[in-house]
Amino acid sequence: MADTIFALSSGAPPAAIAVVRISGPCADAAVMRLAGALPEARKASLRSLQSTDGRMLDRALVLWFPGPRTATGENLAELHCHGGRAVVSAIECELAAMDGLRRAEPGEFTRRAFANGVIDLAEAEGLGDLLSAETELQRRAAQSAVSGSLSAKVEDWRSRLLSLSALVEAQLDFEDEDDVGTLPDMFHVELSELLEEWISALNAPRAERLRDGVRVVLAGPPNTGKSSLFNALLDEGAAIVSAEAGTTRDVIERPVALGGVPFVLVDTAGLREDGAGEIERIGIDRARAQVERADIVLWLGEEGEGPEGAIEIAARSDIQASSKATADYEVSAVTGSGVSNLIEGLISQAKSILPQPGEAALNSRQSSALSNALTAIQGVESGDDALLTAERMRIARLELDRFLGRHSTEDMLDALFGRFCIGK
Ligand SMILES: Nc1nc2c(ncn2[C@@H]2O[C@H](COP(=O)(O)OP(=O)(O)OP(=O)(O)O)[C@@H](O)[C@H]2O)c(=O)[nH]1
Ligand SMILES: [Mg+2]
Repeated sequence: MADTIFALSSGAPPAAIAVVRISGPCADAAVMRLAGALPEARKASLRSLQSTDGRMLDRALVLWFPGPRTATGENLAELHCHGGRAVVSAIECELAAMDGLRRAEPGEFTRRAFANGVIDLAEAEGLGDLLSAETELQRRAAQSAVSGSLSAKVEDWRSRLLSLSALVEAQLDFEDEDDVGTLPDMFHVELSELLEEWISALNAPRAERLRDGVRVVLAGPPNTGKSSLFNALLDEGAAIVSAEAGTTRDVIERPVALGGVPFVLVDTAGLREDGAGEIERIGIDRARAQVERADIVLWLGEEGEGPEGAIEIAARSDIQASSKATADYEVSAVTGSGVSNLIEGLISQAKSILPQPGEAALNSRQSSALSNALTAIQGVESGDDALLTAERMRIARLELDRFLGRHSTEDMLDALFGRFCIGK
């Protein structure tokens, strides 16, 4: 029999209210021990919680959800108690002392939900992203995965693939009778429709892009105002600014949400060939590596000397007329002029490289499963041997199952659920 687990599922105390969750076969016994009796199912009931030796622990709202129609698929209880440290700790100690109960590991409630088929893997991954979402765009994408729209799409692909597999199997039966069956035209039409949908899903921006933020690297020769503009975009004095060339030596990164879009702003050492000391040269190498990794480069050097596709910035517009014939933005870090225009430009460019708002994007695990499925059926040709086609279809089906977590390994599940917090 599975252990019954418990954990503080709300934030760290002290807080106004703390929610302790208990899940597993002994959850009902635990509630009866603490509250005297099981309250009515799915109704909040105010109860006194008592220790086994009769001490009053707290007055709390108790919720009782009998399994299997619960968030974990098991018997589940929630105690909404006062959020003081000592209150929570007294209740946790009482639970820990009960037979069959133990503290939950990180993500263990969600892992049980997955094990009991309450959610599939794509929904669990969406939930992980929702909990770590810090910007509006991240929240909307994660919400869409949690709500199951991504899973529904994959289920639809899977059932279409199954119907097509059935046609191939039927042809195989024919062949047994020494009669060479051919696959109907609609088989190839529908298969290529599936292929197109998969290719477009694989070409869409990845979920990790949204999680990690769009990397905007400020680059250019020394003393061109990179650090000043970095600070102006962040609205804080994160980087040292000085009239000395070669002030910035190392890479400075700051995550920032601009207009609900996650960015990572990166300030770098000024690029120059001569005159740089050993430390600065290391900084310059790092700056070049950052430019390579960038999604967007803001170029503060001479026009056309930056990397391809860089945004041309004419900096220090308050004191110097732009030497650039066609600067994309003229900005002054000192007066702030042009900075909000630049931010708007960054937001609109970022949106084009991020998943669309509200659309669940594939993460790298999901896209590897889908691209394996694609490879398997891309090879299906009209004149192919039915046995070979059937095998290709079977591999594609297995990969879609992997996408949904129907064939997931323990290691992968450990890695996924380990990034959840305790109590989730
Ligand atoms: N008036 C004015 N001065 C600026 C502006 N931006 C930067 N400066 C000045 O230009 C000098 C260099 O600015 P930094 O931001 O340190 O330049 P940097 O490109 O980061 O320089 P390195 O780190 O050495 O590569 C400093 O004296 C700043 O005060 C601006 O918009 N207007
Ligand atoms: Mg600098």
